Amino acid sequence: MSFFPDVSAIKYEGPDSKNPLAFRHYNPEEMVEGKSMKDHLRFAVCYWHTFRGTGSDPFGPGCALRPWEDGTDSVEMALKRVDVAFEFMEKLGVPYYCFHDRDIAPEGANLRETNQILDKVVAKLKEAQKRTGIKLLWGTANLFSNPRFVHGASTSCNADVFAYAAAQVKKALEITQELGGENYVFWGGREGYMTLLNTHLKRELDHLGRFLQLAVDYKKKIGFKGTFLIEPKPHEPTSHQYDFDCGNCIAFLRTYGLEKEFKLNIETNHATLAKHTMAHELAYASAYGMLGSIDANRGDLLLGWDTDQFPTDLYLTSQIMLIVLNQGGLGTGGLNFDAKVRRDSFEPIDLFHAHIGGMDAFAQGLKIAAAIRKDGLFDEFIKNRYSSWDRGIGSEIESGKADFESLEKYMLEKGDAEKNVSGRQEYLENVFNRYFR
Ligand code: XUL
Ligand code: CO
Repeated sequence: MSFFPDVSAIKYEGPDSKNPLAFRHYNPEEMVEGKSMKDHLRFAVCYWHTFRGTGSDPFGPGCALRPWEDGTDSVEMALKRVDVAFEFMEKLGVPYYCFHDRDIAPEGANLRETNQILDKVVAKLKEAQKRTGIKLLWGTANLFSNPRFVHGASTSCNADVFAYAAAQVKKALEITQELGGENYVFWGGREGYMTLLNTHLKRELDHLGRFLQLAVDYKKKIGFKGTFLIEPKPHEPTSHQYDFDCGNCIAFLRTYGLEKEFKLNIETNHATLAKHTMAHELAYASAYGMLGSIDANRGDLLLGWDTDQFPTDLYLTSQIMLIVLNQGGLGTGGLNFDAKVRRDSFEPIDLFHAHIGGMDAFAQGLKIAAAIRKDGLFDEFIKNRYSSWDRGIGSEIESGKADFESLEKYMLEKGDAEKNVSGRQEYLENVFNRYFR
């Protein structure tokens, strides 16, 4: 039985193709800088938006047409959805997927029953992975939808909720390992606060640090080889999310001695909500060796919330791929489309258009980034811009030979600093635009 009977496997047809159900740039085996596009981009489909999204918003219920759904959250429906998901992903030709525990299986009457239901679905996912060769990029736990998490999970004022969250993450780690997951993600959910009038901020932060340490301990105990990733987000659902942005997360991890155990999963819409560009967040994390994976989407810059749209902006995808290539790839990470079709794109075929567009935008971004690197014009410009640090007083400062007294002596003798030269931003922006034909 087919759930997408009108769609066959999506093929690469080249830039001139007008076929909306074909790739114009994503050609999985094409080599770029000696590596296949497939291995550079490591695309993943996310289970939550793509197979659980209904299009509901604060003004109305879901209106997405999903003919395979029977309107229940039953175990049978969860099992059937695995077939839907794998047919979709196989036709799209995507190598990975990602999920939260609660996307793939409904909850039972208590934790024990919930875990048993989860195991049933995991067994079916494992079979589907084996049959199709599609792999798990990362798993995670949903510690925010159930009303028990109203005050947060590890940062809840209710110690029992911390314990529940620990049990849930323990299980989520086990199933991620069982399915060969290459990473495990911690997104803060409701870890944050709305008002200081009811919040012990320091105690909550200490609890978050303790929680992550316990997760690291358990990871080592079971020998889970994947990478642990934290996904920063500044606001939503709380006013003050504890994992605000990359700078904040790195400082937090260092404070609690966890910086060697985690990398970051950086999402475009979260970067822009923090009033950063995605390029800034990626460059910042990469500079500290902390860029692990990417949630590929975009926000609506006119709206102040997380719209999770599919990425189509080539300027954005080429900037992203430039930073990824410059750091030698994403390692175990990948590009996960944490993105949803708009409410008014309610037909199943829209799921294909959305992912094809996102994959093509990143494939084109990859080619543009490789061309930029081949010419090396920006590297050369930056190298020259900082050349005063490669000699004389600059190298004395960098190597630690200079102190305030020697610097004063140097400057008293010289009288004034060398003349500055222009930063040439407009010229450089024009050069960047040359690569978009
Ligand atoms: C929420 C978000 C999540 C994480 C996984 O804004 O991005 O879907 O990616 O929990
Ligand atoms: Co995300």
